[in-house]
Amino acid sequence: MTEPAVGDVLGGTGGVWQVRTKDGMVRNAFLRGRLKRSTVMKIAVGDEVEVEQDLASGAWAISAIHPRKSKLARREPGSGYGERVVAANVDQVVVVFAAARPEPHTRMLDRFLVIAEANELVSRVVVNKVDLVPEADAARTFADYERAGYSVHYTSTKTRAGLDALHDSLAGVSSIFSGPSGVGKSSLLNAMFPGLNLRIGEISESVNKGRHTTVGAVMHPLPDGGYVVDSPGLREVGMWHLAAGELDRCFPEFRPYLGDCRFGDCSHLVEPGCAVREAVEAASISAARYDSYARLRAELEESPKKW
Ligand SMILES: Nc1nc2c(ncn2[C@@H]2O[C@H](COP(=O)(O)OP(=O)(O)OP(=O)(O)O)[C@@H](O)[C@H]2O)c(=O)[nH]1
Ligand SMILES: [Mg+2]
Ligand SMILES: [Zn+2]
Repeated sequence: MTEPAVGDVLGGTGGVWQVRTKDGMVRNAFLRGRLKRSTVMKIAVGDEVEVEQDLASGAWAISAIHPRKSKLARREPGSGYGERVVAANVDQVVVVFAAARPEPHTRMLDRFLVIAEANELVSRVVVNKVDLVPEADAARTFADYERAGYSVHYTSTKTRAGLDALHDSLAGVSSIFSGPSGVGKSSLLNAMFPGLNLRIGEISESVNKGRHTTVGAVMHPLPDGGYVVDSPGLREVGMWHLAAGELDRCFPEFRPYLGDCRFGDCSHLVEPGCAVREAVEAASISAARYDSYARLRAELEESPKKW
């Protein structure tokens, strides 16, 4: 065995993981038996690992997984149990929606953002395909997100609008592109980083409707440092296993009001003296965002038995 080398997991299928070691080489590595049987930690894209080469066979093995600095996890779809780590050690989530084709469903956007917040990750919102609608329409649909404090990028891979600013926001950090299928995640990455050559125009889930079990995220090193993870589009976003009482903090624009409700454990749904609802009435918080909160809260209260 060689001395262990540290590397980052770029992707993997069927037990073989692509690990990029510090020298820039990508090794195909198997998981050591001991780690394979471990139920404590399953490897994910973005994990930092140690690899060793067997000098006789030339085969590489992953001998250790380093603790994660962060992770983006969501509920294992369909099963109801357990979480799936989509990517480890990411610095930010780039939630991509389209201005049209497919029509943007902001309630779904709220789910994506809540999952990122629940994982304590910074998000930015990308509104792609702005070439398809009048600028003012896109701005109106996504104004709530700018007001909530998110960075919102309006982009088009056809006109190249917004691509430079988005490109700059990815430099030197690790980002995951997330969002529904067909919104242009891979197209955006190709337009900004032509060397990536990602496949586009595919509906990743056509074989496995409504589920998302086999197709994994892949992480790409960026030319000027940093990584970007292209993940397959999601049709259904399983809520992260979040306690109902923690949902309010996942709406950044609610946070200034959270200490001001009459009851410390206010659900912000029915209680008198609720500072959040007062802010909604005063139009300081968007009614649509609040409505998403109320729906997600109901969903979380129905499901705790599942966890
Ligand atoms: N009009 C327009 N079409 C775009 C734009 N960006 C991407 N598209 C088209 O949208 C379709 C889907 O693009 P993809 O990049 O494959 O979308 P994706 O989000 O990666 O989809 P999944 O991999 O299935 O999650 C393709 O036909 C692209 O050509 C854009 O800015 N404007
Ligand atoms: Mg794609
Ligand atoms: Zn309240």
